[in-house]
Amino acid sequence: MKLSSVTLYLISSDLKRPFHNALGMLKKREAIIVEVKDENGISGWGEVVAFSTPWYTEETIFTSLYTLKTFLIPLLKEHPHLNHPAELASLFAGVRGHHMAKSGLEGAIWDLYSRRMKQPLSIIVGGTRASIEAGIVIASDRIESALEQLKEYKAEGYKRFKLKINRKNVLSFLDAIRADHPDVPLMADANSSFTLDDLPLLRQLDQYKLLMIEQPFSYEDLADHRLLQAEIKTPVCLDESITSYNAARNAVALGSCEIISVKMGRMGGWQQALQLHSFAQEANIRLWCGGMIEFGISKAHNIALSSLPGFTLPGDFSPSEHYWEHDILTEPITVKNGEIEVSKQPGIGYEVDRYRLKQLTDYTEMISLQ
Ligand code: OSB
Ligand code: MG
Repeated sequence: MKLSSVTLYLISSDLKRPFHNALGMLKKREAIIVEVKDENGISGWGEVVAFSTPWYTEETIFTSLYTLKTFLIPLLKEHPHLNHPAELASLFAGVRGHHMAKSGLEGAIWDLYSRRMKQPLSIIVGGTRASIEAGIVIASDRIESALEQLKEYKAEGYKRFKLKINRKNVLSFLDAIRADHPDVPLMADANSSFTLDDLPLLRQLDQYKLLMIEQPFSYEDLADHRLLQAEIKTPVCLDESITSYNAARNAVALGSCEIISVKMGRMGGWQQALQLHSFAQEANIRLWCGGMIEFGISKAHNIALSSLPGFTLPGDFSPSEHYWEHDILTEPITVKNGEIEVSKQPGIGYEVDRYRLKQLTDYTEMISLQ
């Protein structure tokens, strides 16, 4: 294929309800939507999931925009002919890090490639599921509202519930939830709020029958996670620490986790996620797809990713209406009885609502690759 242009859309939207976790609070979301066109005018879509501030990764909207415009898109302009999206790994190899920027651009090209092949992206990458299981996140700083949300989501049929906790509220939140819901499939996401000094507290987690504890320690603390996993039965899941396929290999070699939350943006895109998927199947590591409070394009990529056989646990999959008044797709993403159908349409299987995209766009720029 020959790529002809890249259009960047910096968009923003208020969240329907504030999102609290151990790292901070979010009321408004910005993202960069990437549209790549080929010589026939076919568009592929990607989404840069960096946040406005570096609270979750070093990257931000601004660093991503800069990296795309200054380094990644000029590389594409030098090499606009591609046989396969996998060729992007070597093309971008000279740009260290900036995974979210790379992932947004790479994702658009995977979507474009599969639209040209007239095949669903899920099939192109080896997906085997017709539908995927949806879990949902409870991100409140008040236990009353967390309990209310859990009740509502349980009635809607979600397959697992991820509770945002921190070292101060963990026991009171889990006590309250387990008192009312002794058997719901529950996990806790600490977003790095513990340190090894908290081992006595973390040892108490086994009593709550959690599916896993997600990222208790800081992202670089692989050795500390290994010590914890050796001491508790609750599986340790890594999120922030899995910055690439290689980071995952190191974590697994150390024994730092039994489960991995896969986020394509954090890892640098499809290629990295697919390598991790093959490795995890051999190494017996369970995978699920993590959310980034994203818009529909990123979610659609995540649905395709979760159709792979190694994704054996429900991911963060709320419907479009959960965070957004209007998503940027012509057909919103919907969850029925805790499941999402994997689209059989070409590419990511959803179309972008250009009118809605324009409404949310604060800044846009088209860069010709000719
Ligand atoms: O730690 O998983 C996380 C959202 C933003 C930043 C980090 C995380 C999250 C989530 C996913 O928990 C929320 C969602 O997309 O539904
Ligand atoms: Mg997490």
